[in-house]
Amino acid sequence: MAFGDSSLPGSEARAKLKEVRNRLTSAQAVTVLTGAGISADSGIPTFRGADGLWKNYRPEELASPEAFSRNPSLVWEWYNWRRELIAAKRPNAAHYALVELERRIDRFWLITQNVDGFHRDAGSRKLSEIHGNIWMVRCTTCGGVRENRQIPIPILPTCPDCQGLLRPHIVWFGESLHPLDLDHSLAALRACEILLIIGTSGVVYPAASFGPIAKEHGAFVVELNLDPTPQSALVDLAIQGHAKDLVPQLLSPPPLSSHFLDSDRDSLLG
Ligand code: BJW
Ligand code: ZN
Repeated sequence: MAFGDSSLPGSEARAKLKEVRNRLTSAQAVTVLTGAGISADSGIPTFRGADGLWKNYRPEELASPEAFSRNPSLVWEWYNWRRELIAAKRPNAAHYALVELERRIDRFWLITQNVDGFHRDAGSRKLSEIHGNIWMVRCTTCGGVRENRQIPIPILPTCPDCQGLLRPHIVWFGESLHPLDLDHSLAALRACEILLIIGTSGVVYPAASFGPIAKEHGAFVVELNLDPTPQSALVDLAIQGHAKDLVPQLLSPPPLSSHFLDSDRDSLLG
């Protein structure tokens, strides 16, 4: 890595990363919660970032059963745009590092709020996609759920079984999470020694309560995010940076040479 590389953490972040790495080495139960920030490094816009808008609509105005009843074509247009975007992108180093963590830890569970399917594409298997998956559709009449990877999906799409209107099999505002996903997530949060919270603003419930739940049950909670969040003050360690740089460093430190360069820079800059 080059001198001045912004992917290198400063000395404080480096010390925190080392502490988490040490804890992970001896941990038997680890849970991870991810949000849109982990896929931002793959080129997928976050929900609440500057580029989260689509045609001047905020996600909150489109991701609800009311919005779909009012204007299903508009909502499907939004999903078509996102399906096209996601299909053109790939998981990044952070997604792959979590696959490796799953391999190393006895009792591992990954809870993702993301619907892009990148964790599964990368190879994660012990996971709950608590807000659903953008490649699954559900019939609003017969309830049948199936995979659909058409791009673009014809507007309006209908069910091959009953001709009912299809909707994305995604959890919208005001809708409940699947009880099995919630149960599995809560069990993993209560049982973990370490919870890693990666790239989520921590404002959407119930996921926003997962950090506090794990902490109440004795977990060491670590937040990895580009910016501080409302949860940063509540966690044991908050580390700022890009997920694609930080998450791989939870498994192994960056090459020694880059440390020298970084400390050189630190001492040069005082
Ligand atoms: C980087 C980075 C980089 C950037 N590296 N980091 C209790 C209190 C108040 C309200 C409620 C409550 N319980 C339920 C509610 C209502 C509601 C809710 O939470 N509202 C809040 C907004 C106040 N919740 C619900 O309705 C949920 N249902 C439910 O609880 O049912 C029971 C119930 C219903 C009603 C009342 C009471 C109980 C369902 C929530 C479903 C949310 N679904 C969405 C849309 C899916 C649509 C789709 O994807 O197609 O899921 S909302 C949207 O937000 C999406 C995301 O998964 C979710 C979370 O967003 P996330 O991932 O955190 O993204 P961002 O953009 O917010 O943040 C990105 C972060 O990454 C930032 O922090 C950046 O800094 C960081 N970042 N680049 C690292 N490179
Ligand atoms: Zn049907």
